[in-house]
Order: sequence, then C-alpha cells, then structure tokens
Amino acid sequence: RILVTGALGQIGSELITKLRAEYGADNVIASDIRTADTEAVTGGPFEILDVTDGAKMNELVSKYNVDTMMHMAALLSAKAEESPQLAWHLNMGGLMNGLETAREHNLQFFTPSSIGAFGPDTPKTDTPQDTIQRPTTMYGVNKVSGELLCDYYFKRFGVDTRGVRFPGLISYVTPPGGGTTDYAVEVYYEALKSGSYTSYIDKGTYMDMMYMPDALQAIVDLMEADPAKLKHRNAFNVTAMSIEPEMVASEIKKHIPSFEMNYQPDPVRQAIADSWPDAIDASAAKQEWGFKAQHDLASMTKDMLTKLRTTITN
Ligand code: VAH
Repeated sequence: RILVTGALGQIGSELITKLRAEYGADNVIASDIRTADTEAVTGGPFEILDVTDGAKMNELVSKYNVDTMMHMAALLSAKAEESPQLAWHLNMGGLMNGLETAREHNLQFFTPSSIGAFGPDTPKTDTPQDTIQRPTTMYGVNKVSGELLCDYYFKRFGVDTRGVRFPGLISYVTPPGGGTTDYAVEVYYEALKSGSYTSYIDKGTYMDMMYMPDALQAIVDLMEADPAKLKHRNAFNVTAMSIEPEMVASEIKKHIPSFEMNYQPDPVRQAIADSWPDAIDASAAKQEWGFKAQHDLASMTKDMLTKLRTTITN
C-alpha cells in the first residue's frame, strides 16, 4: 500500500489517479493538509495530513499497513523565496518526518528533487548527473539538502530511497502553485482564453520541461527498477525538452495563428530561472532504469490545447 503526501498538489493529484489505476484504488492512500472535491479525495482512501506532524504520519502508515511512501508535499520555488522560513520548516521538516517514518516501518520512499537543486556555478548545458550544486534559492537549498538526506538514510539505515530531479512539469489538470516554470503552463490557458500571454520569464531563457504523463511514468518506472542496477539514488536528472518562451509561442501559433506573446519579466522569478541550467543530461536515468519521455514540445502542445479546449469551454 502506498501513502502519498501532497495529494492535492500539482504532481500529487495526477499521481493518485495513475497509482490507483495501476495498483487498485484501495491500495493508494491520498493525504493532504486540506480537502477538496477531487478524485484524490473521492476516488479512494483520503486522510488530512500536515506533513510537519510526524506522529500523525506514523499513525497513518500503521493504520493502512503502508509499505511505500511518495512524499510530494512541498512549497515550490517562487513561494519559497517569498517565505524562506516557512519553506525550510515545511520542505525539510516534512521530509525528515517522511524519512523517519520510512526508517521505522521499512518503507520504500520516493520524493522529487528538481533542476532547482542546481545553481549559477553548475554547468549550464549538458548538466551532468554528478556536478556542482550550489543553488542560490531557498527551494534549491531544500532540494540539495533533501537529496543528501535521502542518500544518508539509504546508506546509514538501508531505507530504499529513490528520487528524480524534475524539470518544469506541464499539465492540463492541476495548475502549479508558485513555481518558476509556471509560465509554460499558464501560456496554454491564456492562449485559449484570451489569445495572448504576457510572460514573466524573458525570451531566450532556456529551461528543461516535461509533460506530466512522462513525469508520472518516470516515478513508477524508478520505483519498480531493480535496485541492483541503481548506482545513483537521490536524485536522477530527467528531462524531455529544453525550451524558452519563444519556442512555446511559435508552437502554439501553429494551432492558434493569431496568438500573441508579450514579455514583462518578473525580477525574482527571472533571477531564479537564470540561476538554473539550460539543458540537463539525463543519461544516468536512461542507463540505470531505462528512463524515456514520450512527449516533445510539438506533441505536448497539441495535447495540451486539445485537452484544455474541452475543460475551458465546458
Ligand atoms: C518550480 N516547477 O518552478 C518547479 C520546479 C523545475 C522547477 O521544481 O519551482
């Protein structure tokens, strides 16, 4: 049985649907600090859980006889920059509780890291799996600390911790809440709603991205991978495309020729984006557990616009 924290979040809400389809609704326990009328809450077991409450987390693992935890609850990069103290408390406190619970109950453990774990001193292109990680954001500091802590729990206590460094994730289901890569999601909504979008990230700013279905598949594949083949654990570089706003705009124009993209960079998020790599190298993930992304910018754009068209007009 799998316990998912942050089940109403950007990744969690879709991860729940995928896991329930794959392993059975009753075997996936969704949890979040709040409740909502969504599939995560209504489609199977759901519990209110504030991840900074380690005792409650522990109780839930016993109650449902959980053997795997997917710890998704976190504050994203831009939000973390607004409230660095809260970010440390939630991102690190929650992770520590997750790892301690995993140690006590011998759980398999997944938590996502991010391209935010890199910083301005990291090689910008072909960013290697093992490289300099000196991020300049609170989110990045949390992610590097989290990677180290997860590796520590594996080496010291034998907890089966696994993770990926996600790039910006794009989806038509749950909007992200306060990340730096959110422009690449918002642009599709605005293209359909108003025919134009003003990007807070400047043209020419390259970042890695991935379509949500590929991200969810990566989680499942990594968790099912043969541990004997894993040389790395926390966390694997994964990416599907390295893109900048103009590329997204011209891809959208193929479907909506009148679409207009404007720019009004937001200094905070632009600085965060500038400190991250342009294009990371995912070869370790490919070699060690067969990572593969199905979608590129063209197929993702087509699918996003088709799917959003039905949600927005309904
Ligand atoms: C953020 N989408 O912008 C997240 C992510 C790749 C960055 O971790 O905060």
